[in-house]
Amino acid sequence: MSEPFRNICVMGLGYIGLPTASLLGTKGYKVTGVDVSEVIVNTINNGGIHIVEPDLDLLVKSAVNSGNLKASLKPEPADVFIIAVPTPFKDGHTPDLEYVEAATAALVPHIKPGNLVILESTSPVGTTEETVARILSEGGHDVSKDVYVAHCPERVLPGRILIELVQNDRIVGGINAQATAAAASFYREFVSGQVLETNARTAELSKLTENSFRDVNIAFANELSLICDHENVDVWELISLANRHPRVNILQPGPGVGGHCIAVDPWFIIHRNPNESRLIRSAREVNDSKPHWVIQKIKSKAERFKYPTIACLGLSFKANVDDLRESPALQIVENLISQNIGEVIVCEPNIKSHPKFELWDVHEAVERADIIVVLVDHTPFKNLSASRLSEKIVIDTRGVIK
Ligand code: SAJ
Repeated sequence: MSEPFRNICVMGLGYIGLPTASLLGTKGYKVTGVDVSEVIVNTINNGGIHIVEPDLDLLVKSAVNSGNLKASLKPEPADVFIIAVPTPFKDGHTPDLEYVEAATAALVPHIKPGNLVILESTSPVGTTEETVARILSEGGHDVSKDVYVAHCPERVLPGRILIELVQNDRIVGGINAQATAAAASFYREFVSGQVLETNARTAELSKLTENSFRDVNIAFANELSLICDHENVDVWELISLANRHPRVNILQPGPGVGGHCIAVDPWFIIHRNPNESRLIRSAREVNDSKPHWVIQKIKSKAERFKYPTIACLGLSFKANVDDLRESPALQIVENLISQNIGEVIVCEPNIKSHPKFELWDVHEAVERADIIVVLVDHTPFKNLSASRLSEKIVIDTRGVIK
């Protein structure tokens, strides 16, 4: 590809698309960010944001004010098109590629020879070639030489997105060698980590592998927490002791695994390889069953009361974010409310309001509660000392209370 990459069109302005679009805008690229939501488009064009991520507000404001980032409901011609739309699953854990298909189809009229199309959405093996390249090809584009199609999975950690977007190594895999080279040269312009070249299928599977690795390791910690409960051993102490071994590094148990990545991506492997992925499936099952175990634990403690007040600390899927997607904490709270075993009161310091629950100040909630359930290890909860809670029943799924 001889032309420089100047104009970028980012499809999807969510947790990955918006940080990417605004980062590129502040690096001097002309960026059109496309989203199907008019509310999101208007919010961004007014210099605002619709998600919580450290420093993202400043970055978006600066990119919009400089005139380098504008949001739109429709794509525009560009040198590089980045697809960063959700890839959820449907019933039976079948991957749902509807958003990738719709975003790719929307690009067809705008693509010219020499353009680069990058799929960043986490995707089952084969999606770059069999969905993105196929739709472009059916739309009349020659993906074997005129248009470069590649996968470059996003690997940023919510809460550290802006740092990791620049510093993480990136894996880039094209559907052919020219596409790999074109995509790699684009990322090398703004990534300080290494850009590692491979093919599209390996790039797709590498992302799924990273998240499955984490899922399997969290499942090990969650399984240990059940064993420790049964054996009357403190799982947090056990793990910190075992981790003193130079080759042991156990992760932390919790109320389950949430978020839109780790609880989803392993299914993309399992769906295509059901007979080969027994460990990955078991890990998913262990992690998915943990919220039910926590609910049973709360119910057994609640039995000693007539109608206890149960304070649930945390709703988000992990510490210090506002993201409730696939959150085990939310699942536990909703289940407790539906079973009506007590008065359930909820604290979530990272969100202002919730359509279903009144949100309590942590100190008031703790004061009022008979049973305190720590569901997320948010920083403000770490100041709660065990001595202050000595009269209460505490179920600490995150090992926060010291
Ligand atoms: N969790 C535990 N115990 C742990 C670590 C995590 O219970 O020791 C839980 C968290 O509370 C949360 C879930 O796991 O419910 C996932 O949290 P996370 O912080 O492990 O990961 P995510 O979902 O925020 O981001 C992951 C990251 N992947 C890896 O670390 C391999 C990130 O780099 C990916 O970009 C992201 O998924 C994604 O978008 O795929």
